[in-house]
Amino acid sequence: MANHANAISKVKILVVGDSGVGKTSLVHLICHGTALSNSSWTIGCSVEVRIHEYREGTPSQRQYFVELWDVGGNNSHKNARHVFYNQVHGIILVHDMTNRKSQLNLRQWLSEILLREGGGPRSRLPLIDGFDAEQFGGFSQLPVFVVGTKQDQIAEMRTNIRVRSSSIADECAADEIYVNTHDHRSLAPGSSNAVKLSRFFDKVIERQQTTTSRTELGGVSYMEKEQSMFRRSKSGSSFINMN
Ligand SMILES: Nc1nc2c(ncn2[C@@H]2O[C@H](COP(=O)(O)OP(=O)(O)O)[C@@H](O)[C@H]2O)c(=O)[nH]1
Ligand SMILES: [Mg+2]
Repeated sequence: MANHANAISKVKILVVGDSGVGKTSLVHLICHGTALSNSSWTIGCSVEVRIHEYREGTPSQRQYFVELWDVGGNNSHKNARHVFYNQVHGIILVHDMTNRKSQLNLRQWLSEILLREGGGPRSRLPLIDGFDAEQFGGFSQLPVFVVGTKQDQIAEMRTNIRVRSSSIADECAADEIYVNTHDHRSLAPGSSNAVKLSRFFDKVIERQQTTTSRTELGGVSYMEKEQSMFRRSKSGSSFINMN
């Protein structure tokens, strides 16, 4: 009983966006605080964990494991990806600031997750072209966070691109940050980016707390099924190969 009370709870966050936007680099920066020296193609999905201090600096401060599920953006995995969409507590949408299409595609990514979250018959629904905030009202409590990467390249291009928050961020009332995943200062402790990210993790944990009772009633733990499919890598990350 005492062990149970001391156990660190965990939350599951999906990290999605088009291939090459910088998801793997971002997850590495969030979990290790350093830039990833050479990122390789993500096959299937990889999971990294960050220890987060929930409500840091308050009497209710508590440690949580935040699992970041880096879902490969390759289109050939489209039909298999939904297995990762169960029991999700939050979503990080990633786009490349130099690639407007990747920003527009976030709508598609969100609708893919929201339609398939929970699996079951809904998982066989066809993808819809757009995301309609009204239509997904029931799911909109799922906290969303938007990250624009390659901010350094925008600066190098010396263009007059006006950095506007993504419309999807506005629609979901989500915070959005811009980073250079090659520079650890992008998420330096105490920076506005780090504070926003930490606030997002808090929101995700609150969401998990409100859904825990529902999940327990549900019986089958998809998490357990998913975990049994994993093998541990040397780095401590988990990979599943869907090829
Ligand atoms: N200049 C720059 N390159 C980046 C940034 N983030 C990622 N990249 C590069 O973009 C490529 C794809 O990154 P990766 O993390 O593998 O993208 P993923 O396919 O979304 O996981 C790699 O060569 C990264 O080094 C960034 O913020 N700035
Ligand atoms: Mg990747």
